[in-house]
Amino acid sequence: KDAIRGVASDTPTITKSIVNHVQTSLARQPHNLDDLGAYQASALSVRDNLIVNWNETQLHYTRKAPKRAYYLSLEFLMGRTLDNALLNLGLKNKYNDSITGLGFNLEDLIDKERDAALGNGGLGRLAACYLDSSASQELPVWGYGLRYKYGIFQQLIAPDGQQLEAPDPWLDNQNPWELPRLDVTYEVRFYGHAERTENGRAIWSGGQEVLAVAYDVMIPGYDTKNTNNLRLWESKPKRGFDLNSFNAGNYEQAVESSNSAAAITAVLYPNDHTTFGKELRLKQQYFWTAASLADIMRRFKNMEKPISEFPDYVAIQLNDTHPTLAIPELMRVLLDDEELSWAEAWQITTNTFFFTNHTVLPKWPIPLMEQLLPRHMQIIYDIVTVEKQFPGDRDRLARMSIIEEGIPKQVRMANLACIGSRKVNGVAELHSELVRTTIMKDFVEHYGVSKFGNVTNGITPRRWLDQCNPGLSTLITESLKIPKAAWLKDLYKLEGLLPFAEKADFQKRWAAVKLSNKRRLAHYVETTLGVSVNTAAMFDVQIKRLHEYKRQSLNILGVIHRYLLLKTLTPAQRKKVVPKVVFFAGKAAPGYFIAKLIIRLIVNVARVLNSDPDTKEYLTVFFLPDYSVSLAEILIPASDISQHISTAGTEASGTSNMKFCLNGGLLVGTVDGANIEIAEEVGESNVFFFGHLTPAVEDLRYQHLYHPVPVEQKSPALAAVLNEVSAGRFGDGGVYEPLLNTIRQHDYYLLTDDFDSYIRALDMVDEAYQDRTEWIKKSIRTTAKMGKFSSDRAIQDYAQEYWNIESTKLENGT
Ligand code: DL6
Repeated sequence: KDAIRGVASDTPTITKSIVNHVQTSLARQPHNLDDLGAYQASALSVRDNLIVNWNETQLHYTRKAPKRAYYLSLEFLMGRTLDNALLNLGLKNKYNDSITGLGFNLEDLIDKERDAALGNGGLGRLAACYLDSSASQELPVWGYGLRYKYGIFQQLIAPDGQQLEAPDPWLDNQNPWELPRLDVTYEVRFYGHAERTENGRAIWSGGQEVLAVAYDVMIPGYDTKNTNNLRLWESKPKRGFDLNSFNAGNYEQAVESSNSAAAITAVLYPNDHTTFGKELRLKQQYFWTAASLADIMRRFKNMEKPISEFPDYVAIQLNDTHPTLAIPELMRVLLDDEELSWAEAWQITTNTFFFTNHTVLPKWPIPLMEQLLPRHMQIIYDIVTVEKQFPGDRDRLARMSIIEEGIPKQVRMANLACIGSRKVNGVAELHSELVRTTIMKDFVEHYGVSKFGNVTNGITPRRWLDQCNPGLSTLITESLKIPKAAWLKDLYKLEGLLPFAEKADFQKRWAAVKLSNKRRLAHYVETTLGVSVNTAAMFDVQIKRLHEYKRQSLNILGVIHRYLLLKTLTPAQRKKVVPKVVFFAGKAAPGYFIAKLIIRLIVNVARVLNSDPDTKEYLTVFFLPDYSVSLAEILIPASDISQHISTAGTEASGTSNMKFCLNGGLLVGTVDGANIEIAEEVGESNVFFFGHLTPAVEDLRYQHLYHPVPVEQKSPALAAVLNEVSAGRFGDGGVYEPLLNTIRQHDYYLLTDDFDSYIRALDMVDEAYQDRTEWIKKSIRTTAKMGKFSSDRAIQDYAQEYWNIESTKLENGT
């Protein structure tokens, strides 16, 4: 059965619905329509289907009144929706027929959609995968986030290799995937003063009030009618245009409050350490948590249950520390509005929240908090004094405190999140162990280890295989001889591919799919950069945020090493080398100087290598600008090998590693994050590991500081590479000195320690690649063993071990 159900599920009805939207919603003529118009009308038609399912699902949840979970994330990196919605609804073929009949090409229309890029990277994309999995498993889960007018900046690369940033006005062409809910609004207060009354309560008044307006984004499950909701908040002034000021001739003042309210959800912050301490960022965090909690509380109250049962019906997941203010906010609501005692309020709060740590541990200066959120600061101080249960020495008390002494004093959001939550988790085994043994060690000793769990991240196989790699998806379905939905909903079924690894015919088809994906990427590069790509070469890909700890620098220095070596070979010797195309993509936070310098180096190395007649047949490099979810969907299926080479102990999990392996790409990586669990699943012989292990990292850093050894002694190969860069082989060497100095001096990220073993690992990759049959077998086995990394498994872990929620399936006709 192709269509699950909906208002337009057969080809003639779909055609009618699209044409109807062209004429009415867009007010255009069908015979005079461009691809953008055709995309918009098709999207509106698909949206109609989603709305029907969404409405029924919400009604069903209200009637059944199950416990619900809410995923609070400041980032949702959704990418495009049309293709995904069509696949989840099971209507892609029928829409394809209609759209072809109307004289358009569905793939061209899909390409017209702008990415919804409301996130920086892994954390935001994880949130999007979790929404897909929750809906697909019919779990009553809603996401809450912010509707940024501008998503992550657009990245431009100047001819000299510098990253430039331009705004991302993603809503300019209208967004067919959202429903404005102008009737769902909440007032959110900032500043003012809080006057304590009795029993730990207070009255918070004065200051500035803004409105939070809801926009709903429908999240269709795969192969089910269940359609969940992502509610995004937009900020609006409570009192809009000030007519009195305008009449008095002061236009600036007349629009001032509008502008300052609108600024709250104007732009996504690039995740950059320099952003901490920004008042607007703190405002975003409170605005979003306050509106979301008010909405959750209203829904709970409609159930007419005693407030003490709140945690029986509500679980709130804090995606990193960004939503931590939800903890004092719920306390404020329970104390000041619901008039509960401190003990009752604390009992409810600490049974409602769950906290996932994803690495960074931000702090907020108390003077800023006191000014912006005076009542919350009182509550935080009360938590510190009333809930001061931590025995032990003064040092330990200081480490565990929510307040960090210093000038100014700061609020430690991770400690607050830990103290106020029922459970805490990391995102891969190694990371969760590091959470337990380092940053949260004292808390583990106090609360017991059972409060500190692990949920290894996952990815949705719908987008990250079926949608981005249709050729492979078809091959898998045909070979497993089960319906596509069966393995897409139970990814462990991919193990059924293992016997095929030995079959020559299947190997050939597997290789053909890879080649066609490489051609698709080559076509993209040709049309965007205007250069051709050798698809017979090995495709080596590193795509992620630019960061020193992710070590794109190690990769590009390795490329230079390979280049220098190639230059020493005779033409006959070169012919024996595995030809390789190295792809990079990723954005650097605008204020992150060294990360931007790494991009500049990559671009300039590419410029030299790609025009060197001696070597370009064997080694080329591309930096693809403006990395996005949609670009990842082209890059990942085309990769032979991908790089996940963070300094051990620094990458909490990584999720692109899972996407590459699911698409039959192999990994070269450090023993870090989820690489470790991937190797456990696919077998170490299918992963190319290198580098020092986590326990060695601290000692090495200590040695760098107190017993430094020159690079020349540690790694002559790396020293030679650094010297070439300094000498100006890739443009003015002086430009790169700050980057090179980070390596020559303290080398915090251990490039000097890991370079030689990295090069050896790449040599082993070359060697393995030369035996093509063996390589294809590795590739098939890798895909076959990726069942664990479905986000369906991860979401089930959360649903069962943390939230205690159950599937609430919308049956046909319910
Ligand atoms: O858990 C999702 C993702 C991990 O896979 C990455 O390893 C980790 O770096 C990332 N963390 C963040 C932290 N951001 N902030 N703010 O993005 O989370």
